[in-house]
Amino acid sequence: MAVSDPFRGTPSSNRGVRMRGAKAVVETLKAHGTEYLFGVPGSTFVLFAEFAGRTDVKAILTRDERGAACMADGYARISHKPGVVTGCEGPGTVNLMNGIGEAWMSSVPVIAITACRSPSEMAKNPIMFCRGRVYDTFDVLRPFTKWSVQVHQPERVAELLSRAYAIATSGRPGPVQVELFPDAQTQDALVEISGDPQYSVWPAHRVWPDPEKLKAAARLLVEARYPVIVSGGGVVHSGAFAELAAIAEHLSIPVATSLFGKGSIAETHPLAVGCSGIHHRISANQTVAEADLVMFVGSNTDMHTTNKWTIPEPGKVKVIHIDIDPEELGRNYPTEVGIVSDAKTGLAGLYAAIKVLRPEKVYVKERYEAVARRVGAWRAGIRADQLSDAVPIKPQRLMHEISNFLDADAIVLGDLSFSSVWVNVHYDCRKAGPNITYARGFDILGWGLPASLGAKLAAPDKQVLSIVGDGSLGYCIGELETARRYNIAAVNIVLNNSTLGYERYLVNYYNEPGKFTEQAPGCDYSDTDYAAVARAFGCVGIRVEKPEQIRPALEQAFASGRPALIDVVIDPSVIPPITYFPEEVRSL
Ligand SMILES: Cc1ncc(C[n+]2csc(CCOP(=O)(O)OP(=O)(O)O)c2C)c(N)n1
Ligand SMILES: [Mg+2]
Repeated sequence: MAVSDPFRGTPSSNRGVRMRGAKAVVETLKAHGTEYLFGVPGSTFVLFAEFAGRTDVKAILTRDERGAACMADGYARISHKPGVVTGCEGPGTVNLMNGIGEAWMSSVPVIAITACRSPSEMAKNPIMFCRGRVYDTFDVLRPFTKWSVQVHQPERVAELLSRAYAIATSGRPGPVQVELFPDAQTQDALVEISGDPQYSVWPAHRVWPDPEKLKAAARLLVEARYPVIVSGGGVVHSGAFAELAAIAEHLSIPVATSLFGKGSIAETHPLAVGCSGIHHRISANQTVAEADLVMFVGSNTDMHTTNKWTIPEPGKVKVIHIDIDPEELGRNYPTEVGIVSDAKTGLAGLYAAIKVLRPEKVYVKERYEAVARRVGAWRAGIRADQLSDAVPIKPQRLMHEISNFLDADAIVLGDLSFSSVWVNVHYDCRKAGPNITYARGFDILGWGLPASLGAKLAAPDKQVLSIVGDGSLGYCIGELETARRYNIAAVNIVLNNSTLGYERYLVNYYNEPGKFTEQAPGCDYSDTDYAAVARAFGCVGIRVEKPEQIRPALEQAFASGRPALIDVVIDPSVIPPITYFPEEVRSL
C-alpha cells in the first residue's frame, strides 16, 4: 500500500481499483466496520447514490443534520465504534455544529463527512456559500474537531478518511471533519482501500502510565486516612470497571462518580457513595468534602463534578489525577501525582503497585460503615418521594419505577437539563457498565431522542430508554419519523412539565425568591399531548398522568418492539437536587 501521510502527500501508485471517489468513501467506511452513515443529502447526493442496493453499509436519512450528528454520537458511545455523519456544504455543515459540539465536549469520536462547492464557483455567489469566504463553511466545525482536512482528489479519499478514523479514535477521542471537493466525490481514480481494524473501535491505543508515578500514587493511597476516588467518563469509556473495583475493594476506598462516570461502579456496591458535584447524592458530596486524598480518574474536574471547583476544595486536599489528556492534569487542582494514562491501564498498573505495598486486602471497617450510613441516610430521605402517589407525578416516583423496571444492563440516556439530574441522582445503576450517558458536554437541547436512535442501532438487543425534557423534544421531534421509518425501537420518556423547567426555575427565583409562581416570562409552553404526536408519526405513543400508569406504560412500550414515546405529565414545581439552587441563583 502507498505510504499514507496527508502532510507529505501520497507517492503515486498504480495499484488499487478504479472507482469513483464517493464509492471510495463507502468502501473505506466498510473497511473500518462502519455500519451506518447518518445524514441528509445535498451536494453529497453522489455519496448517497452509492448506497443504493447495499446492505453492508447503510445510509440513515434523518430529518436534520443536527439529529444525524446526535445519532452518530449516540451510536459511537454505545457501540464503541466511531460514528459517521454527513451534511452538505453551507447549511448542512452549520446544522451539524451543535451535535459535533456535544461529541467534542464529551470526547466521542464522530467523523463528519461534509462537502464544498466547486473551486470554479468560488467568489461568484453560488448558493450555500458563505459570501466573502474562500473556504466556504469548512471553518464552522473547526472549534469542535481534533483534526480537519479537505480532500481535493478522489485518489486521496481512502487515505485521508482512514486517517480521520485513526485520529478520532486515538488519544483523547473526539470528532474530526473530512470535507470533500466535488471532484473527490464524482471523479474516478485508482484507489487502494484499507481499513486498520485497530481504528474501528475506540480507544484505539492504550496509553500506559509511568511506573514511578504509579508507585508514588500507590504510596499516597495506602497512607491516606480518608481517601476517595472520583471516577469520571474516562473510566467508562476505557472499560476500567474491574480495575476500579479491584483498587477500591483492596484498600477499602469509597468511590464517587461524575455525571459521565455514572456506571463506573454499581450504586449498590458497599463502597459506592453515588454522584458527586452539583447534581449530587449528598452521601457523595459529604465523602469527597471530608476526604484527605482525592483520586480523580478519567475526569476533567469540570464544574459539575466538583460543584464549581469547591468539592473538594483546591489546595486543602491531596490530589492524584489520572487522565489520558495531559492538559487536564493540574487544570483545577494542585496535584500531588499526575499520571497521563488510559484509565484502564492506569488503574491496572496502580493496582499492581498497591499490591507491592499491601499484598493482602486492607479492610477498613469504619470506611464501609461511613458509606453505609451516608448512603442509607440519603436513601431514607428520598423514600417518601419515590413512593409518592401524588398527581401530577413526582419525578422521583417516575425514576423509582424506571429503576425497578429496567434490566440491569439497559442503556439509559439522560439528555440534559432536569432530566439529566433526575437520571444521575435518582436512577439506580445496579451493574457497572458503559450504559448511562448524557448530553452534558456541550449541553445541547434536542439530543436525547436522536441519540437514543443511534444507541438502539448500536445495541439492538438491549433496552434503550431516553429521558428527555419537553423543551428538548421540541428541537428534534421530527426524528420520530426517522425512528418509525427504520423501526428503531428505542423508548423515549418525555418529562412533560410544559415548560423549560431549568430556566423557569431561574427566572422565577430571580423575580420572586423562594416561590414557585406563574411569573416566569419566556419559559412556558402550552400543554401538548406528545403521545398523540408520536402516534401521528406512526410510533407507539402513551400518555401517563397517574403514578400507577407508569409501569404498564413501560411494559407496553418495550413489548411493542417499535419506537415508543411515553409522555409523562410531571409536577413542574418539583426541582431536582442542584447544589446552587436556590441560594446562589443570583450569582450565576
Ligand atoms: C440549544 C440550547 N438552547 C438553550 C439552552 C439552555 N437551556 C438549558 S436547560 C433549558 C430548559 C430545557 O427544558 P426542557 O427540555 O423542557 O427540560 P426541563 O428543564 O423542563 O426538565 C434551556 C433552555 C441549551 N442548553 N441548549
Ligand atoms: Mg420541560
